[in-house]
Amino acid sequence: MTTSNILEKIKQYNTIIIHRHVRPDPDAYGSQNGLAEILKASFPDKTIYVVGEEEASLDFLATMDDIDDHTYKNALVIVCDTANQERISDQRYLQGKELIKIDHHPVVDAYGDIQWVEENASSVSEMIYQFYLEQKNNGLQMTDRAALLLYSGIVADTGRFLYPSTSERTFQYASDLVAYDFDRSAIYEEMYKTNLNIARLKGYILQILRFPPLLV
Ligand SMILES: [Mn+2]
Repeated sequence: MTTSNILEKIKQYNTIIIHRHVRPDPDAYGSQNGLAEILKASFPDKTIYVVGEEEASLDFLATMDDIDDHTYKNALVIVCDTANQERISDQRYLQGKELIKIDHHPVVDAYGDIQWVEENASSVSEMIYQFYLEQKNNGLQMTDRAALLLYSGIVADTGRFLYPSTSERTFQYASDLVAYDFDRSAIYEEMYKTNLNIARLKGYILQILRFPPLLV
């Protein structure tokens, strides 16, 4: 499996519907919508949809499309960041003509006509940028909005570049992405908002913490 196989498949379809996992996080939204933005910019004649349940805290990244069942007829379905089929948000993913899986989790469910899985990738957002880099000479176009989405996914899935999955390649891609025009501070502000109840719980735990721990 190479990124060329995926691009070839995309070129064969007029309608492409992109899914991701339930209870979405910024990598799910970032990879799904980053890919959608790249495909919209690269192929203005194709119709690209993003679907799945909405998550209000991620509205700053994207909003989903509301599509009819018949839209799936003759459509290519791409699923991002989802290891197993039960976790795919919107089970209509089965109604497309062909299915592509793009993921970075260990393979527990080998679904899809084409599967591109990179367990060493920090995030699927990183993989989507790799897809762009490898295929930019074959027609793929990057946009500021796609850069914002992919960067957000990378930042979230690497725990702000702390987790061991953060590689040299992750930093190279992040470096490329910040050269596009988007407001990093605004993203961080949205991504790291704390729910008041969670903040209170953390405060409570810190107040009762003792060293060494109190055994009662
Ligand atoms: Mn992920």
